[in-house]
Amino acid sequence: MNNMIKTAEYIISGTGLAHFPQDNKSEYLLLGRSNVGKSSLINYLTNRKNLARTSQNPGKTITLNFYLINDTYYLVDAPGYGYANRGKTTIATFEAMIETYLLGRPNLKKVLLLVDYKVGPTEDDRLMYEYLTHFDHEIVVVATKIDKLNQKETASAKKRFKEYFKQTKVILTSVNKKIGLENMLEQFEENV
Ligand SMILES: Nc1nc2c(ncn2[C@@H]2O[C@H](COP(=O)(O)OP(=O)(O)OP(=O)(O)O)[C@@H](O)[C@H]2O)c(=O)[nH]1
Ligand SMILES: [Mg+2]
Repeated sequence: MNNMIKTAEYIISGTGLAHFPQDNKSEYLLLGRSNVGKSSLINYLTNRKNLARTSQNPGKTITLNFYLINDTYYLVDAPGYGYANRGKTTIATFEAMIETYLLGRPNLKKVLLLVDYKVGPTEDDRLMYEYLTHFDHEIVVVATKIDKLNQKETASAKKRFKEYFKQTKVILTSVNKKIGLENMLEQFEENV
């Protein structure tokens, strides 16, 4: 398979531009609600069980986490949004961090917006999507956990996503059923 991930290494976590890797490698940001499956997807793509930390309980960490892939590009795992129990200060910090990153990081090549196929796009997802369209970055929607839907739910999700995301590319994935690997890896350019 093309673009196969051979090496994956956690490099650094940080909240501001000064903390991020000081190189020119391409970066792909994974954004999405808490619990949508961002960290699980990184583990699936890299074929590693615990490279990115996953949990049933949304974490409180508010850093961007950089994973170096094949020594050529980074996958950047973001904290989840839409977690009601987070305090106002935490939410403000998250928003400032993401905005700084979106505006001030030329390394960023694409934003992958993860949306739960069963319940999405939620109000939070819609707000985030609208927000992202104000930047120049390419957006790809990644539908997650497609294994959880029956046939009828799949048909309705397909329609919902098509109607809302219109011409934006949508990639269907399931970590549990190992669906979407090839389509995901196609998104990442190895050459800087
Ligand atoms: N059924 C199913 N469950 C999944 C899938 N992907 C992830 N999960 C589960 O969803 C839960 C949350 O996954 P995480 O990867 O931790 O989600 P996250 O988006 O990183 O969450 P935060 O870091 O809190 O923002 C875990 O219990 C995973 O096992 C999937 O494809 N199918
Ligand atoms: Mg996570």
